[in-house]
Amino acid sequence: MEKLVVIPTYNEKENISSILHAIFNMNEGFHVLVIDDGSPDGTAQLVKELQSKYSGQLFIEERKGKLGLGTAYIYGFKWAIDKGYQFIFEMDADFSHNPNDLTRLYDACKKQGVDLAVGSRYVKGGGLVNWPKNRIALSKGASLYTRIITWMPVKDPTAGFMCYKKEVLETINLDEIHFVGYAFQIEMKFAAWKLGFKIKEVPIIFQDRVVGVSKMNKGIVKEGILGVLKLRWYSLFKNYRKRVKKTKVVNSSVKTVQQNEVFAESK
Ligand SMILES: Nc1nc2c(ncn2[C@@H]2O[C@H](COP(=O)(O)OP(=O)(O)OP(=O)(O)O)[C@@H](O)[C@H]2O)c(=O)[nH]1
Ligand SMILES: [Mg+2]
Repeated sequence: MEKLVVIPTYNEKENISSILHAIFNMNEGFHVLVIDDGSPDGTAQLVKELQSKYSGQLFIEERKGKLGLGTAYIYGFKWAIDKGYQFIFEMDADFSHNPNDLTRLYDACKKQGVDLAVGSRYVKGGGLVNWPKNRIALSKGASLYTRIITWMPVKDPTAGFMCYKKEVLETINLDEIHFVGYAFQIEMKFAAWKLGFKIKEVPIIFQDRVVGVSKMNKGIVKEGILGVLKLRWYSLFKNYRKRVKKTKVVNSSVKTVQQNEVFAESK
């Protein structure tokens, strides 16, 4: 149980089979968990049809309705921890993230001692292909805004292509992460950073989706703007680190999980 790619899906019937073939054809030992939110277009059915071909490597969890990308990932992270995966990846179904880059994210964590590898559009060597100007402006604006407010040293804070060492997801109290859109992506990096984990941005080229429909909406942007302020507020006045660090109940006394203390330097 080494590498698990979690792919949330909502109406991705045009993409899902091809992205799964692309990942498994790499023959790099990646397993995939699809979290489908009852897609009306039958995405889940397509995944189930491929399960016999990719037996033991392809899994699906179906939820009843569209509950948001953030909650889908939290569900997937808990599933991955439960099954004992060592490296857990976030990836979109729409080919914006090139499956070949999974290996580069993995290498950063496995070989370079990184805890959270972020596929980044905004470091040297990274970039964007075919994204409309308004989306580029929104994404770069969100990145600048997040860095100014939070001081988090990550150039692509809204990135959704990442590899976590399992210790990161075991240390973060996943029940405290409530955002669903860009704010979710920002908070996962923010929490890892605040808890002292080592983050590295790995350059990637991000492509606009060619088929299927975007799930971006105004609510996600609003959540992002307010969410970043909330993170800063909590880290300044509400002991964010303590809030987001998982605690374990041992002999009815509450103890803090210590796994990451080697890296931890409070920020
Ligand atoms: N399970 C689940 N998956 C979702 C939900 N919303 C989006 N997704 C999936 O999350 C991934 C990213 O969503 P996108 O719509 O591509 O969002 P985006 O990349 O910001 O925007 P575009 O690329 O412009 O479409 C895709 O695989 C979606 O199918 C949701 O509510 N639940
Ligand atoms: Mg997309």
